[in-house]
Amino acid sequence: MTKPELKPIVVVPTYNEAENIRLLVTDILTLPLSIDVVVVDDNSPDGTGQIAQELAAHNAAVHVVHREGKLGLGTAYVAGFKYALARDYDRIMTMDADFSHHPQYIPAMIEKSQFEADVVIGSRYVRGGGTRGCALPRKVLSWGANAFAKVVLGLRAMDCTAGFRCYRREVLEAIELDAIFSNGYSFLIEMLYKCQRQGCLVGEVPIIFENRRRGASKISRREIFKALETVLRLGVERLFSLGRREARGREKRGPLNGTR
Ligand SMILES: Nc1nc2c(ncn2[C@@H]2O[C@H](COP(=O)(O)OP(=O)(O)OP(=O)(O)O)[C@@H](O)[C@H]2O)c(=O)[nH]1
Ligand SMILES: [Mg+2]
Repeated sequence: MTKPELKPIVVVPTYNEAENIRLLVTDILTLPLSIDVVVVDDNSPDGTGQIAQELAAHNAAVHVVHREGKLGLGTAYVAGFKYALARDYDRIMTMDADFSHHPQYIPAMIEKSQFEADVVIGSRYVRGGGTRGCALPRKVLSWGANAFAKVVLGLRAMDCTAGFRCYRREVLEAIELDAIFSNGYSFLIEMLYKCQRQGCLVGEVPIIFENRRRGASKISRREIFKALETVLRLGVERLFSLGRREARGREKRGPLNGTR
């Protein structure tokens, strides 16, 4: 079980999740560990922000960041990270509000972050993980996006697009959050790429990802194309940095080293 001194917080970005948010926050708060929640709401027209505010009024473990409009998933994560980093949380998690990421996996993810990993992913693609209720096109999209990101960016995790994560505080402190260029869903790929570049140890805990039962999806075709663009852009950056590193390596060894 989690050591009592750990202080985790879960960042839950929301846009029109009125049917889910109360249930989700209640489930998180009834876990057998002490954990806070920060809901980052983009002025959802369905009143999600007000519901979160009510929950916060009755429970000191619940916090809300209100933003003025739909500013995108990536910047919502960053707003949550900054909220947590400005306070003394030492594990910062992210999860969707729609129960695709079930709170039951949170303790195992935090546990794994204690000694085995700097970043822990709630993963569909490791032994014991999977999906439930997802249509074939959605599965193909997820699988394809993962395979593409892994090949182009050399990512070692099995589930690179999952939004269910647990970061050690130091990981987020080491990343220049404002320099992340992708918003939306590709943010997750860029974050993982940056974590791997920092030399972070990435661990995965198997989860069963359930398709959302309530509320509407926000993923659009435009987001998919933007994710593709993000991977390619990072891939180019990676090629250049690999080239630079190779050149630096030659400098260090000296151009004639190895021939003597
Ligand atoms: N604050 C904020 N939250 C967002 C935004 N877009 C999506 N979200 C939230 O991010 C999480 C993931 O979005 P989903 O619509 O579930 O996307 P998805 O899981 O890829 O798609 P589905 O499987 O169809 O649900 C949910 O909690 C959304 O409410 C946004 O622009 N701002
Ligand atoms: Mg979802």
